[in-house]
Amino acid sequence: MTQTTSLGLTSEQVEFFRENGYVGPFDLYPAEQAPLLWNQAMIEMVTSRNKPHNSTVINYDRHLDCNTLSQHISRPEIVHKLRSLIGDDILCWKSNIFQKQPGDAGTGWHQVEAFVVGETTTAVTPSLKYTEETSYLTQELTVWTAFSPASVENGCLRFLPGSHKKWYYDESKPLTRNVQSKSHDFFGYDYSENKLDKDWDPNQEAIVDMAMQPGQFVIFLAKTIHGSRPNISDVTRLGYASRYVAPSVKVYEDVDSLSEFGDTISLDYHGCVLVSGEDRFGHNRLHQQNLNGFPFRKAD
Ligand SMILES: O=C(O)CCC(=O)C(=O)O
Repeated sequence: MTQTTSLGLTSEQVEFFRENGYVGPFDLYPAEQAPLLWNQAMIEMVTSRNKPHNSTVINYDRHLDCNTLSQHISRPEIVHKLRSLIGDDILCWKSNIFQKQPGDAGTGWHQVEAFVVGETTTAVTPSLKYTEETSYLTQELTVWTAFSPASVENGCLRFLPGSHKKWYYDESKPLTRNVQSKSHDFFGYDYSENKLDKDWDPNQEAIVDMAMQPGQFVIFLAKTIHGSRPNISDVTRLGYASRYVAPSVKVYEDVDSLSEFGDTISLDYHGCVLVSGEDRFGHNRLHQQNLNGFPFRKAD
């Protein structure tokens, strides 16, 4: 291991993750700096001449053209903790912006592993194909960083601890888009359609609200049932999810485009970013630099 051990997870934190499917929150940026960093990222996104795609509703992968986010994904405070769970070799394969305005609904409960979500044309094809068994705890992780306060009032993330041990949803079933449906809002879809047992609902007493300060992050398995609270405050909640896999995982094999939220983007731009270690598999296209020519750096 090349890591500075103080930035990695303690054995207690690893054990907590094994049992619960998430761990955190952890400090990354000072609370007063985080919104300023996001403002900088916004300026870069708005003025970018090298956008990965032209969609205004699909906000994926801006770490590929926004230098601030290109640096964010391999911050040692993040990567050293990921190494404790996934091993030394790590690719960042995707990122999403999760902005929740005052009055917006909560994100409905969901549970995924292969990221088969979206509209019918590509829905039967997983984004991720797992090709190997691993001796590590996982091959897939999400890091959700708060760039604003993320409180119980303005829509913090929520987890159902331990739910990664069992499937409660069938992620391989295509979802129907219904922009009117606000009861189980999953970005215009109703993810509860995919419950294996239609009568099952999360035990309210077991739910954990992940309130976070600006600049903090939490690590979780996408298979841990998660969602978020509605924003009943007058403060926008801003989260940025960066998603990681081990290099043995095949990303977007046989997927050339994504159709989601009523829009379609070509994945011609797509590549993974090696944020730690080596890629000994060569399954995935790697970007050495972002679309502006800014070099990606692995965490030390
Ligand atoms: O930010 C949210 O409301 C949902 C985030 C989420 O589902 C994810 O990061 O996978």
